[in-house]
Amino acid sequence: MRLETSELILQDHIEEVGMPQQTIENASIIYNLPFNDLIFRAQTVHRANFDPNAIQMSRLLSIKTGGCPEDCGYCSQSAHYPTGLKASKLMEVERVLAEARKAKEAGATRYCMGAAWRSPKDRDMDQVVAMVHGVKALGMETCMTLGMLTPAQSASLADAGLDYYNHNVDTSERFYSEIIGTRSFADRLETLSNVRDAGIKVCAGGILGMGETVEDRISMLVTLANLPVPPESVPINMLIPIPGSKLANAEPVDPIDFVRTIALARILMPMSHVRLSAGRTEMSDEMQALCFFAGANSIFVGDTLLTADNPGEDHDGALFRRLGLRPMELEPAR
Ligand code: SAM
Ligand code: DTB
Ligand code: SF4
Repeated sequence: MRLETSELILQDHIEEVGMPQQTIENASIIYNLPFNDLIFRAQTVHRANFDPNAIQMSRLLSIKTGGCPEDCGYCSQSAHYPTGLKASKLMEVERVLAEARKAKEAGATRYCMGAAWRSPKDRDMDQVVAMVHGVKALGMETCMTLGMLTPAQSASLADAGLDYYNHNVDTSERFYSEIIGTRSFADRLETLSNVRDAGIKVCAGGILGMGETVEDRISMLVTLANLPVPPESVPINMLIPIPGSKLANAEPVDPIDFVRTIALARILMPMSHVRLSAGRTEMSDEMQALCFFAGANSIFVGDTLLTADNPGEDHDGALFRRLGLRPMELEPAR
């Protein structure tokens, strides 16, 4: 009975005020539904908002690798941990564009450029802006993830025409300080607000498998869903354990819990692209199929993410054929 009441409350809210403020209590009830009911509900929401067989394809490039001053416990690029990664400086614009051309030829519609920075230095902004101009000129969507941004830096990127900015909240507010000590959850929300205010679309999600509880995962999704405007893109990463990092020996996530989290993201953020992000090399095809069925509709393509492995074109091509999936086309610019 409790479930039905809560569903009715949710439904009433949707009818009255558009998307409701989500509560952890309500989200937990949804998360804990019998699996078949949860997935049916997620798939129903998915079909009401998207073509269920089209998957958005993004490609990542690390434009500045390693030597990062932040201490994120999961990351290969943090200078705080002996991960053995070779650091390199900011890439030349032409090299980035050559890689973006290859990604476009391989079917990616969005090009995501990541830098291992706490935040960009003003002296780097011209080069980064030139990358945005160049990738846009290829007819691809652009995304960057450069760490914390000020309102002024957000405005420069918006003026350059940047489509998306990725900045993950990564976990719940409660658990955040267990994973990262050099910045706070509130710092993350501030950058998200600066990016949104500048008119850039938001990509924000997190990582599962860092030792957080199910409640932490639910709380993270509720935080994202309750942003003044929910993120257009929600990457859900499965931790890739990096030898030498603080989380090298973290317990793997239960795959069913992972799928439940994807389904909850779909239900709480019906119009967002939910991206099945890092960690796909360790997922079976069947687990990925369940994630798509639960409402994931975006992936990173290509054989590397930023520094870690990704399944690559051959494997993903075969998976798409087996599942009858196809790449989502880019919406014409308005
Ligand atoms: N330095 C920028 C920042 O932290 O915002 C951008 C790059 S950072 C690598 C982007 C995101 O990748 C992180 O927020 C985290 O969610 C994800 N990530 C990093 N390392 C990961 C790992 N080993 N496994 C899964 N996800 C990871
Ligand atoms: C996101 O949520 N996942 C991507 C992207 N945003 C920048 C990064 C995944 C990184 C995986 C580890 C690596 O390649 O170093
Ligand atoms: Fe630096 Fe980003 Fe890695 Fe944190 S996640 S250590 S900020 S590159």
